[in-house]
Amino acid sequence: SLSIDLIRKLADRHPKASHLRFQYGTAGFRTLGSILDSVMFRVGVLAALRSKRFDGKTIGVMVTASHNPEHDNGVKLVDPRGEMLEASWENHATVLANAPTTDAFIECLEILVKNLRIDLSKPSRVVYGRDTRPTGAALVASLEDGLRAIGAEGRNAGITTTPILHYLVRAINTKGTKDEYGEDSEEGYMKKLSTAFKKLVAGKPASEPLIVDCANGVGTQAVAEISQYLGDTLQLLPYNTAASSTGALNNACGADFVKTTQKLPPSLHGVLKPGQRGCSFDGDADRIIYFYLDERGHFCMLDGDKIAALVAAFIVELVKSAGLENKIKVGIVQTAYANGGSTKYLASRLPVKCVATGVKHLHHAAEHYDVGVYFEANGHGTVLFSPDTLHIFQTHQPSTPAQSTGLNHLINLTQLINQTVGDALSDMLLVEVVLAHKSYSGAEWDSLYVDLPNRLVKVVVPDRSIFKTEDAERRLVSPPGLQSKIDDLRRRYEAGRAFVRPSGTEDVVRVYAEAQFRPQADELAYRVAGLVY
Ligand code: 16G
Ligand code: ZN
Repeated sequence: SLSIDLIRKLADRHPKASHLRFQYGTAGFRTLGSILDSVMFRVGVLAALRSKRFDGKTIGVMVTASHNPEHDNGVKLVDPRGEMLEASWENHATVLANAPTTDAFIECLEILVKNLRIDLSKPSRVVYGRDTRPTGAALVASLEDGLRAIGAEGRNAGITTTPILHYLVRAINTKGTKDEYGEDSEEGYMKKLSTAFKKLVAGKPASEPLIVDCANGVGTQAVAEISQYLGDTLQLLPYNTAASSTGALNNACGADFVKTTQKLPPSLHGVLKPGQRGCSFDGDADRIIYFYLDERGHFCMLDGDKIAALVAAFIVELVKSAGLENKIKVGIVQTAYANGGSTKYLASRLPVKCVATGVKHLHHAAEHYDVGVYFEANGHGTVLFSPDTLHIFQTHQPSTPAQSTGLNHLINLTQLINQTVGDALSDMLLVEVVLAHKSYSGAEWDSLYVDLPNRLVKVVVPDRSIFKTEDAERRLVSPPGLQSKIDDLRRRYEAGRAFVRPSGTEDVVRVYAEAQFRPQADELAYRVAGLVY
């Protein structure tokens, strides 16, 4: 049974402030780092219980607020296969986090244990890590108290990237099975990725050095480590590496800055030369955006949609060259934020599905394809190979040397790609593999299709909960009448498209608009915002 005295003693050290209300949202719990102490303790307890629910399989906990400002922090749970926490448990997390007192918390726990039929005699294992935020260390200590309260075995993965933590969870839980994912250490991850990368680019001329904007975050360390393993197969030039300077994290740099401002980080002015490629990670290294300067020195962005197009086309070619085009179908998953140009390009070649914002929606939809390529425009994404597809790769007998080469490339891709979650480091290597194979420059990659000009606007409203959507967030059903007004506006613009959705991470409503020409895209966005306001 639960050791109520111990739980009470520890819970009393992490009391919940009565005026705060927490919500496990799209990105887990996320708010000011200074107010998360009680939440961390309770998440520790919940993670420990979830592990028992899975017969002692390891659950992951990542302490990060990703691309948010440095003073924010957050926490999310990782399920045994390295995926995001199952949706029903998001509610349990929210309930536990909001119990007003220690007694109420213990009562909630007892109900949960009973309703979910958690066998308390089972072992409990949790692996946890954090990004470089200054509030991280204290929050991890609170989390550890939560693990102690349930008697869970904790493994501290230290300061690491979100995707490495996901990798570790999967590697630990598959150790010694036929689905072994890799060695369960950061070193194992680096070895797995770099080995696959080297095989994939063997014989190709080395590409130009790549500028990597590390967002002054935990990507700094991951980039330095992978460089050791890559040797001279790929030269990385890290920038924005001040991971321990106060105030630097995500400040005027990083993937979110580049995507939302559609600008080069000021720190790279004069560094990035015309024709040269660069990329930006976000603060916890699970998103990546590429860019280059054209010959006139204009900044050009290659976002998640461009990555999806590049990678999907490459995989389709390999499947064909391996002689597997009748057995393996490649599909794409996007969200409403995908540029209309990308959707048009992709949908004329492959099945494309649109789902609601948030990685878990994309991930689950991608699992329905033999090979599912999913990317959010913001640069978060990966490729999933179904178990049947992996089996075909293992058993297929190629009948020509060309088929054999294609097949080997596909197998190496399954090793290069972090299939648990979007991963800036793994995605970067994937992009570099494709560019090396196609001998593409940034401009050639960019010319696969033309992005429609677009604008994203935030609107602060008194109550964002009145905004309800359907059709993968592309249409509003509430407030009544608003959607038809948006439609009336949108029709007046060539290639006009606009939608409104409540943010899942901030107290705002987001308006997205695109059109054939820049001034029209801007105008449409501001007029739709005017309707919402
Ligand atoms: C979170 C999501 C991201 C999504 C973003 C949307 C995960 C791991 N992250 O960062 O996928 O694009 O929220 O934020 O699911 P919004 O709802 O505020 O627009
Ligand atoms: Zn992130």
